[in-house]
Amino acid sequence: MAIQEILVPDIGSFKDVEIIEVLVNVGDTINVEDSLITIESDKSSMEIPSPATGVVKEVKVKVGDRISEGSLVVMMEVAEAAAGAAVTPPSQPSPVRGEGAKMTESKPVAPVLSPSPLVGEGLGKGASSSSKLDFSKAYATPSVRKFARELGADLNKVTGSGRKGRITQEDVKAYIKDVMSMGGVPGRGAASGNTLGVAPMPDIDFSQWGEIETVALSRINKLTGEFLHRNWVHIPHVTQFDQADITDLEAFRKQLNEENAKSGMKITPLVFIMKAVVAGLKAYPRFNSSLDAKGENLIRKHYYHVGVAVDTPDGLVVPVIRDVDKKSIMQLSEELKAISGKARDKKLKPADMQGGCFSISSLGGIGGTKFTPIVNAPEVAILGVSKSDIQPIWNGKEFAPRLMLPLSLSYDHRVVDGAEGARFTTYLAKMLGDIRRLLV
Ligand code: CAO
Repeated sequence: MAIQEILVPDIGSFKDVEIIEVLVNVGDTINVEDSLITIESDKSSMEIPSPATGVVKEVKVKVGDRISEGSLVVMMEVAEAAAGAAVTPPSQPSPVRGEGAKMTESKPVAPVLSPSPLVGEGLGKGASSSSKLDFSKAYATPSVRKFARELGADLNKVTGSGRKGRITQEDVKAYIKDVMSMGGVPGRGAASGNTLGVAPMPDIDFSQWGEIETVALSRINKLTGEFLHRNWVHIPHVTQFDQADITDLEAFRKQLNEENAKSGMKITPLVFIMKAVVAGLKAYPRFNSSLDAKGENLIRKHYYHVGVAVDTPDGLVVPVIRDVDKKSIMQLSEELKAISGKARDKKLKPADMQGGCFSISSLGGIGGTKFTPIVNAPEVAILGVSKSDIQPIWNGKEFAPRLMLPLSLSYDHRVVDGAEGARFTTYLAKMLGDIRRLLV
């Protein structure tokens, strides 16, 4: 064994270029052509590959260093036969933007390139779906692209946290973690239009009709969109509308808030709705179930964890409040405040959003009369709540002003029949109309 200096190869007239990524650590075993560092000029990025196989003994550079041809990158232990003078990589550095992109100094690499000839062509029929993914528009190094392909992650859906939005290996890992935590398959995403044989959406240049700007979707937007799309396509939805008379509940809620004014704890209608939902899940257990993967069995749950859709600046998230049946109205109010705060501060962990039995999407604080929420699979139903308002309700003798709460229950029609859907909302309305019944 001998120690070899690995130097920066001929990189054209690139001089004094910044290192934006160091891809190896001391102790790593490196093969010929494995990337060592990524450098970036104001014109383009490229990876410097290793000219030898060996073990990294010392890393002589760090992110932010500036290098030129001949700069020392790493000290590597190589087999005696391979050792000689300091070596520079024999192969061409690899471009970062767009697979198959031509790297030329005079022509900056465009942020968007046409699809790589490597993608789609020359793939055997048996190629996996992940190997067919077109990453040509993703801004990532070849090693990150390779990593994403190996894991079947669709780079187009990964938000880059690196410089200028470059996607790092950590971004790919975070994406995979998110997808897995939401029960998905990386790369296959949700139900893409193709699974239905539907033509893809056209790529339209809107600037032909006026001024435009392009705003990237957040990571949450992309993930939520993917799962909503999957659920919308896979689940036959029906939405049942109803309304609950919450006049008495509202009087009680206001009284509680007055009594607790000093503590600063605010009770909203949502916590009562959570309690009513749990009563409904107990009375109609099909709503507290999930279909198994083959769609042949129902998995019935004997716990009562309720997801609550929270609107955050970055998009919609659904944290789960556990064991709602065992908690008081005050405890639920505290927990709702804490978890929605955590959601808005981007502090939710994947585990905070897992294990829900049923979800509630409340737009009551905003407005609207009814809407059709999308079932949050693998759950089989979701309750949409809109803003309550005073309505004239016939009490048998006269019209009386009552505070009515609109309910919109969407359910998976494979699991829940229409009659059961109507029974569930009727039951909810009964519970909310007289919350003493929640104690019975
Ligand atoms: N009718 C009338 N008023 C209502 C109401 C209803 N159904 N629900 C809540 N309110 C009132 C509250 O009492 C509160 O009033 P005060 O400020 O006077 O006390 C006000 O509206 C604001 O409530 P809130 O929205 O802060 O609290 P919440 O407990 O009702 O909801 C949360 C918490 C996290 C669910 C909510 O803030 C949120 O993010 N909602 C949006 C969810 C969403 O985006 N869903 C769509 C998903 S797509 O299907």
